[in-house]
Amino acid sequence: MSHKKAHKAQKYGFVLFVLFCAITSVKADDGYRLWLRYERLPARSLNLYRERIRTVSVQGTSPTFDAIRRELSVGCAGLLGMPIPVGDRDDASVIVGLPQTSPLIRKLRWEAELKSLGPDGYRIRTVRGVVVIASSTDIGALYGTFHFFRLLQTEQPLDNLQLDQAPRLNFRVLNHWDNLDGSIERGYAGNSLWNWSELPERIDPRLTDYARANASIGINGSVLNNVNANAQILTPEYLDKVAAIANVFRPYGIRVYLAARFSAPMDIGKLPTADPLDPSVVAWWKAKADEIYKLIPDFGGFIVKANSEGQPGPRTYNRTHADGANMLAAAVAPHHGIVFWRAFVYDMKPGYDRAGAAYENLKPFDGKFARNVLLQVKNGPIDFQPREPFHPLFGGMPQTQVIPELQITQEYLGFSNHFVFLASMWREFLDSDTYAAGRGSTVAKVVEHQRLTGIAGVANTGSDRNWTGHHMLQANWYAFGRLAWDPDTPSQQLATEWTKLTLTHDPKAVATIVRMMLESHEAVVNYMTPLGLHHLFWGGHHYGPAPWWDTEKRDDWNPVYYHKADAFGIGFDRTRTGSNTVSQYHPPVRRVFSDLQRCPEKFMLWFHHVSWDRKMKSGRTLWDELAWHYQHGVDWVRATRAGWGELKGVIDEERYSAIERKLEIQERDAVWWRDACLLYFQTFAKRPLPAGVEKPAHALADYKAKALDW
Ligand code: GCW
Repeated sequence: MSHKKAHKAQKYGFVLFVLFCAITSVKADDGYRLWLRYERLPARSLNLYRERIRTVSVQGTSPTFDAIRRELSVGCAGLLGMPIPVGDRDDASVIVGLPQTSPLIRKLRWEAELKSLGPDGYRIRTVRGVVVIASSTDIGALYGTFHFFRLLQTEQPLDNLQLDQAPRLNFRVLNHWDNLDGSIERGYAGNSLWNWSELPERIDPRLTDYARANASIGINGSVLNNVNANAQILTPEYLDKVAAIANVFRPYGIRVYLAARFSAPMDIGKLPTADPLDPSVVAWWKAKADEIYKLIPDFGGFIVKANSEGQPGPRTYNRTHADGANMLAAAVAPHHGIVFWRAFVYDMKPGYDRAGAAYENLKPFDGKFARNVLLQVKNGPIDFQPREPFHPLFGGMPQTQVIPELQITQEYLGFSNHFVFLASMWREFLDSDTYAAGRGSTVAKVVEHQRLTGIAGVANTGSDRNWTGHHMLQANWYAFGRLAWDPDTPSQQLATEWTKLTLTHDPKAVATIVRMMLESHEAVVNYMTPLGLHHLFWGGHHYGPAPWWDTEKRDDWNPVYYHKADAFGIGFDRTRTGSNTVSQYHPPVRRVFSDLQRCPEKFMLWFHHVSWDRKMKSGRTLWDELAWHYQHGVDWVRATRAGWGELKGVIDEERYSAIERKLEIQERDAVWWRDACLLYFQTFAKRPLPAGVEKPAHALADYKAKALDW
C-alpha cells in the first residue's frame, strides 16, 4: 500500500471509529463517576422525559442550592442528551425549593408535612404536570434532587409522583481508617483521599465528588481518621486542615468527625495523665472541643476505640468505659456534639471466648452512658467475618443508644479482589430477631427505636480512580448509604438500582448482574467459611486461608482457636457444655442457637462442636456437606465468570474487562480456599472427599508454604 493510501485508510478508520463511538452507548468508562454517571438514557424513555422536562427551576440561594443547581444542569443535560435551562422562575417543569424560598411551594401549603418529615426529609410530587421537590431545609432539597435523579436513571414515570421521604436513622456515617501518612488500615483501593501535606492550601477537587456521592445516598457524616488514632490530628496544624475539608463537605450536609486518641492530653497536651476523672484532663478536652468548634461550628464529635488492641482508654486508669465516654461527651455537649464509643473490646483472659467479650465488658454499663453517647457495635460478636450471627449487644442494652458498625471494606472478604454484594449480609443482620421486646424485635427495629439513632460503615474508598478498587464494590458503598437511610430496603432493590445507575439499562443484563450480586455473598461464605466457621484467615493481612495457623501470641488471633477441629469433629461449643456465651442472647434466640437440632446450619459450627458424621438436612454427613459447600462456592465463581462473558459489549469494555480480570483472581482464590481448608480439615476427619468435589492440585504442605510467603 502506498503511503498516501495507507494514510487514507487510517483516516477512514478513524472516521469509522468516531462514528462507532457516537452510535454506541457503551463508551469507555473508568468508573470515576460512580452511580452519578448521567449518561444519556435509552431512547424508550428519552422522548418521554424530553417532553416533560423542558426547564428546571431552583428556588433558593445558599452553597447547597448552588450545588443543587450544578447537579441539575449537568445531570439533566447528560441524561436527556441536550442542554436543559436551569433558572429560578415559577413556570418550570421541575421546581426545587423550600416554602421559605419558593413562592410556588409556599402556595402548596406543605409546611406542616415538610416539618414532620424532619430536617433531612423531602417531598416529591407531580402538581399539575410540574415535578415539585420540596423540603424544609436546603439539605433536604438536595436529597430530594438526588432522589429525582434516581427516578430518571431507573426510568420511572413522572406523571403522578407522590413521595414523602425521611431518613430512618439520624447519624449515617462513614468511618475512614485513614492514617496521617496517607495509608489506610484495611484499605484496598489506594491511599487516603485526604492529602494532609497539601491541606489546607490546596483542596483536591475530588473531595467535592466524594461529598456529592455521599449526599446522593444520604450519608451525613465522615470520620476522617483511623480509630487506631494518632493524636496529631487534634493539633492546631491538623485542625486547620480538617476545617478545610469540613468546608467542602458542608454544602452537602456531611459533618466531619474525628477519632480521638484517649491519651491525647498526654501525647500532645503534655499532661502527666489521661485519667478521665482528673480535672486537668477534663479541662483539656473541654478546651480542645471549644477550639475545634471555633474552627468547625458543625463538627460532629469524636469516635473512640478505647482499651482495645493496645489502644489507651479509661481502663488504663482503673476507670470505666462509661467514665471515659461521658467525660468526652461532656466536652462536646455544649456544642451539640456526640461521642461514638466503640464496643470492640476483647481483652484476653485464659480460656475465655472472644465472642462473649464485648458483651461482658459493656453490658454492665447499660444506662450509664450520657445522652450524647452512641455505643458503636460491630454487626457480629467477633470481627467482620464473612458470616456471623448478630452481636448480642443489639437488644442487650435497652438503656443505651446502640448503633451498628458495618465493614464496607472487605478485610475478611477478599479485599477489593472478590466481588461480594454485602447488602445481602447486612439484610440478614438487620432482619435478625433479637427478641429484646418479644417476637419481631429485629436489629433494625432495636436500632431505630432509640432517642438518637445511627449506623456506621468502615469505608471501602481510596485514591484509586474508580474509588473502590473493584468496580462492582462501588455497590457496597451505595448500599450502605441507602440502608442507612432506610434499613428495610430489600437487597434486590438496592442491586437493581445500583446496576441501572452505574452499569447498564439493558433489561437482560440488569437481570443477570442483579442475580449475580444477590448470590455472591452466600458463594463467598461457601468457599471461605461455610456452616458457621470463622476466622480461618492468614494472620496479619487476613487474605487467604490458614486454618492451621497457631503461632500468634494471643490464642484468639489464631484460626485453630476458632474451628477447634479434632478427630471427633469441628466447631466452637458456645453452649452450656462449652463457653456458654450463647446465654448472652434473649431466651428464644438462645434456645434456637443452643439446640443442635434447631440451630440454622449456617451458624452450626459457630455454636457447636459437631461430629464429622452428623447427618445434615441434606442427608449428607457433616464432612461431606462441608466439602460440598467449598465446591459449591468454587462452582459459583466459575459460573459467574461464564455469565460475565455474556455481558461483553453490553457494558463498556473498560469496566467489563476490569471486572473480568478480578473474577479470574476470585476463581484462583476460591480454589485456593477450598483446597487448603479441605486438605487441612481432612487431617482430622480422615475421610475421603465426596464424589463431585475436585481433588486439590497440591499437597497441604504446599498451601502452608504458599500462605507463608504470600
Ligand atoms: O478487624 C480489626 C482489624 C483492625 C481494626 C480493628 C478495629 C482499626 O483487623 O485493623 O483496627 O478491627 O475494628 O478496631
